[in-house]
Amino acid sequence: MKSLLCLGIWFLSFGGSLVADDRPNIVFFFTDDQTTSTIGCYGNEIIHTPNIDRLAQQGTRFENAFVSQAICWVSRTTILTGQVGRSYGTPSDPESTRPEVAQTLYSDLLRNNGYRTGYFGKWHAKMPKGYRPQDHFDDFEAIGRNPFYKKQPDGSLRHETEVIVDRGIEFIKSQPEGEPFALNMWFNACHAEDSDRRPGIGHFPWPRAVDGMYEDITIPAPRLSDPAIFEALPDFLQTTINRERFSWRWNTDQKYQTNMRAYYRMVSGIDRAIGRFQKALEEAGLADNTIIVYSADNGYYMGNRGLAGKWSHYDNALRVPLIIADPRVSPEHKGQTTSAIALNVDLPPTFLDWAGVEIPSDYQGHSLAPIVGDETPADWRTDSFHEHFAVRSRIPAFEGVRTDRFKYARYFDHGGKEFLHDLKNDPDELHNLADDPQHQEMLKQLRSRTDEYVTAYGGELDPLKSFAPSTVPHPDASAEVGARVNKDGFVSVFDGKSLRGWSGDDAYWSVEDGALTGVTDGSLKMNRFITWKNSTIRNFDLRVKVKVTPGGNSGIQYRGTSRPDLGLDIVTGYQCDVVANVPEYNGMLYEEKGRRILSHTGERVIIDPQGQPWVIEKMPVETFAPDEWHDYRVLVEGNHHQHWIDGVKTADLIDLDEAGRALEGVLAVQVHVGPAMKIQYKDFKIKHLPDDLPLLQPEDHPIPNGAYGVRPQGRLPKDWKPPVYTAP
Ligand SMILES: [Ca+2]
Repeated sequence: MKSLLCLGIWFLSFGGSLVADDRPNIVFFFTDDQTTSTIGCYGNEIIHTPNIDRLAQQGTRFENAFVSQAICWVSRTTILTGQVGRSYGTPSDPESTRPEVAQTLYSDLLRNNGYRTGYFGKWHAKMPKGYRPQDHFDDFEAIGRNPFYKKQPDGSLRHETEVIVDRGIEFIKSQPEGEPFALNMWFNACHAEDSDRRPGIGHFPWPRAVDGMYEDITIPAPRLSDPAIFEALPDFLQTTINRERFSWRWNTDQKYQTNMRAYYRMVSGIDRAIGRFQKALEEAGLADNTIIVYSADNGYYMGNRGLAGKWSHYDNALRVPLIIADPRVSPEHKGQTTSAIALNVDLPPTFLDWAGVEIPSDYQGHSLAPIVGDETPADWRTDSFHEHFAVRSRIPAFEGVRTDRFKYARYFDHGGKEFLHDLKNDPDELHNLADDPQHQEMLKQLRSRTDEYVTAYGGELDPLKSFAPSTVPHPDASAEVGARVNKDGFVSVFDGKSLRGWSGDDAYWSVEDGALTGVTDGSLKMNRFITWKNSTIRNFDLRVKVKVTPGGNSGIQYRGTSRPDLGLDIVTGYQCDVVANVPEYNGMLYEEKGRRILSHTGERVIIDPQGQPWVIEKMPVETFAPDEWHDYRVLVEGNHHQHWIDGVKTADLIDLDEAGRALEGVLAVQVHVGPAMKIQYKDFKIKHLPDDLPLLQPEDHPIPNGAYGVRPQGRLPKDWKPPVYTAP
C-alpha cells in the first residue's frame, strides 16, 4: 500500500516526463449476453446498476455499439484478433481461426510494448488446435460456468463474477510501479446455464450477495411480445434455436418473471463486483490513470419477437452496451453520449491506440479514442457489416449492412431471403421493405454495399450441405422442445447410471443398483431434494418405479418451485407422497410449504376457488409393502391431478384455486426429515402432454352438498370436526 501511495505522488511530481511510463492502464469488463436494455444509464428504471451508471457519468456512453456477429465465441475471437469472423476464418471453414491470425493477439502487442497483461474469466475463443491462451497474457486464468458457483478452499461457494473480480483485484495489488497494465475481466454472467432449465437460480444463477433483489417487482413484458410479431417471421426464423430457447426460459409469465429477476440479479452482481474493483483501484492509487471499458459480447432477445438468445439480424441481438470511462479526458467529455457507430472490432485498435502501439494493418476496426476524448472524426464510418454463420447447420446464416437509417440482411442459406428495415420510421424492425417498390433503389445500394464488404472480408462462404431446424413453431409441449423422446413417447429423466441432468446435494443422493437413491441417517433438519434440470414440466404422464425402506418418507415433487431463499436445492410445490408404512399418506397429494395436505390417499377432492379442499368421494385404500418395487404414476392435465400406485388410484383432485395452484414447474424428489431411510427411483420417465390442455372449470365441477373438508395437517383441537359444504 505504501509503495503504491508513493507511486501516486511520484506521478504527481513527474507526470509526463520521459522517465515515467504514464501511458494509461486499461481495464476491460466484458459481459456475456447483455442488451443495453438491462442497464440503468441506458434507460432501465428497475435495474440497479449504480457503478456501471457512474462509469457512464464519468465517460462516454455509446448509443450505437454493435457486434459484427452475435454469438459468444465469434465476438470474443474478433476482439482478440482484430478481425471479423469471415476474415479470421476461411470460406470453406469459417468457424476456425487461421493460425496466422491467432498468433499475435492485441494482448501480445501490448505486452511487447511494455504492458503487463491479465486475463480472468470466460475464454471461449475458437483458436487453432493446441492453442495456449496462457501464453498470450502475463497472468491468465480461464474461469467458466457450469457451475457458476465455484467451490472455495473453505468449502463455501463463490459466484464466478466475484471470483473473476477477486483475481482482478489480486492482479492490480501486485502491479509493479511505473509499468502500465491491461486487465481483462470477462464474465460468464449473464449467460444462461443452458443445461439447467430450472427457472431462476438454475438457469440464471446470481451471486448470493444479491439474493432477494427484485423479488417483489413485476418486470414488464418484453416490448415486442405481440404474438403477431413472431407469426410474421419467415418459417426458418420461427423454427430456429431462438424459438427453442424461448420455450426454455420465457414462454410463460411465471417463467419470464422468475428468469428475468434472476437475470437482473446477475447484472446487479456484476455491478457490485465492478464497484468493489473500482474501490480497490482507487485504494491502489491507480484510478486516475486507468481507463475502464464496459461492453458485452452480444445482445439478447429476452422474449422480444417470441425469441430467446441472440444470433439473428435484428438489433436486439446485434446491439450491445459500450461505456468507456477515460479519467484523462476534459470535463466537457465526461458524461457524454455518442451516436457514432462503434463495433466490437474497434476495441483492439482502441486499446493499442491508448498504449501508443502501432495498429496492425489487418485490423478491421478503428480506434474509438478520439470519440471518447475529443470528437468523432469527420470520416467516421457511416455503415457497418454484420453477419452470422456460426453453427450454420442449425442457426440461419445471414450477411448484411446497417446504416444509421436502414438495415439490410440476406439469409443466404434460406433462399436468399432479404430484409430491409427503415430504422428511422420503424426502429423495432417490424416491417420488411425488401419487396416494397418504393425502396428498390435502397435495396440495390445496400445489396451492393454488402457485396463490397463480403469481398473485402474474405468472400462468399462455401455452400451449406444441410440444415436442421431446432423446433417446430408451435410445440404441443414446450418441455419437449430440445428433449429426446423415446419410441413410446416418453422422455427418460434418469439414465440409470449417473446423476447427469439432476441437481442435488451428493451428501444425500447417489446412484445405486441403477436407481436414483436418497439416503438419510435420521439427522435431517430440512427435507432435501434433487431436481431434474432438463425442463420445467406442465402437463404430463409420469411413470417411475419406487422402493422405500420401512418407515421411509419421500415424495415426487412436480410443478415445483426452486427456493434458493431456503437452500440451493430446496423445492416447494405439489408432491405425490411416498410413505411406506402409512397407507393413507402413500400416494396422496401434498403441497410442500404451501397448502399442505390437499388430499389423503383414497379421497377424491375438489379444491374450491378459495383454496379449501373438499372430499367429494372415497376410493379404496390399499397397502403397499416397503422394500419392494412399486409402480407410481402421476398424470396431470391442466388442473386435474391423478396418482396411482400399481394401478390403484390414490389421488384424484381438481384444483380450482387460481391463486394457490401452479400450472408449471420443476420435477424433483425428496428425502424427508425423520427416521433414517433409503428411497430409490428407477425407470423414471415422463411423457409431456400439450401445453394448452383445458382447465376444468368450477361450473362444470360443482362440489356436492354435504362434502366434507380435508383434514388439515398438524395437531387439531380434540373436538375438531371437518367443515361440511353447503352450496352458496
Ligand atoms: Ca454471449
